[in-house]
Amino acid sequence: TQFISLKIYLASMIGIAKGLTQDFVKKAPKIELHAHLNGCVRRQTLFEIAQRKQINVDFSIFDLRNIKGAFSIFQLIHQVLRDLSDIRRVSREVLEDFKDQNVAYLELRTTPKSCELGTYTKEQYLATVIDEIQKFQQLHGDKMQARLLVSIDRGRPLDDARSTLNHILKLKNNNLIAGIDFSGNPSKSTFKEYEQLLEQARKEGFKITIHVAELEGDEYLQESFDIVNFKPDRLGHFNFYNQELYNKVRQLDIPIEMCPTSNFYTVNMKSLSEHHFKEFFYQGHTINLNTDDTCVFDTDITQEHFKMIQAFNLSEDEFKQLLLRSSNMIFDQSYRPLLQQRINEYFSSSQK
Ligand code: 6MZ
Repeated sequence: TQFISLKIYLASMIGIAKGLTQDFVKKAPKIELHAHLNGCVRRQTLFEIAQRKQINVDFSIFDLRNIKGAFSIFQLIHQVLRDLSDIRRVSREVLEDFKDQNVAYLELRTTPKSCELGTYTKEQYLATVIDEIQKFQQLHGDKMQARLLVSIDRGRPLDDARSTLNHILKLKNNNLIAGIDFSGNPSKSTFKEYEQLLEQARKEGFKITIHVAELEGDEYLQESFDIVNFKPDRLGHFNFYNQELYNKVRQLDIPIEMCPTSNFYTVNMKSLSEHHFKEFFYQGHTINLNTDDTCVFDTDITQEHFKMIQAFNLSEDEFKQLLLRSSNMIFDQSYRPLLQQRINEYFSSSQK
């Protein structure tokens, strides 16, 4: 056994876990379901735009990779992206970046917002993002399918969420909008304040994913019960829970979007092997791996998979099972057969 663990250790040192190389993981058709548009801006683009507009920003906050730091980074990003042309450019680049990581199906989320300086309205913002996704689909739809999740930010007033919902009700027939996300700073408001609105959205036919249990504490635990009892179509993060809450999620069978690096910093783990992945994956629960915010957490979707493959020493077959399970939780289920076919083909051709 000592020899075997030495072999595993050496393999992980040189980037091979059970024969899985980083290149193999990069080339695999992956599924990204939890990525916030502005949290995924290229750092280089942000620097460039800030410099050109002579916006004086303190980029040292990028060293703060915790949830508090993340929220000050979002503020900075929103402050730099002042024009509709910036939103257009960032949308295009983010889509390209996920395509270059061989993501086969992407659900990108963003909060429709107006610019504080009055350069664009919420409607224009949303139309621009949708337009870029549409263009991308025409050019690269065979390689990567992209959909939009409209975020409701709990850090903004309820009225803002209401106007977002009213707006997207008019776009109900747009099949690029795959659902609604509830996110934002958990310390700013409670889920209960937004529950009715989310219920209304659900009645209108929108699928719903909710950030849950990102932070630890009694008040958040109570809120997590409220969220799970609402029975969203998917949960985001789900870092903290007790046995009762765990049992409930298992029993209701609600898929979980996990974001390893983001969770690592939020939970303050010593190693990714502590990740709650282990309490769900081996039980057969539907989960997937995501980046959350590639800019903030300095990551990409290959890294997120490769790090977990290493942390749990996953085999090629387990990696395949993980991707197939992810395909069961995509909001646009019409694409599932093709997605599964791509995953199966990749793994059978690699088995030579
Ligand atoms: C909660 C998050 C988040 O919408 O401007 N967001 N909300 N927890 C997280 N984990 C760290 N990461 C991102 O993208 C940025 C917005 O996404 C949400 C926050 O509301 C943030 O302002 P958009 O494209």
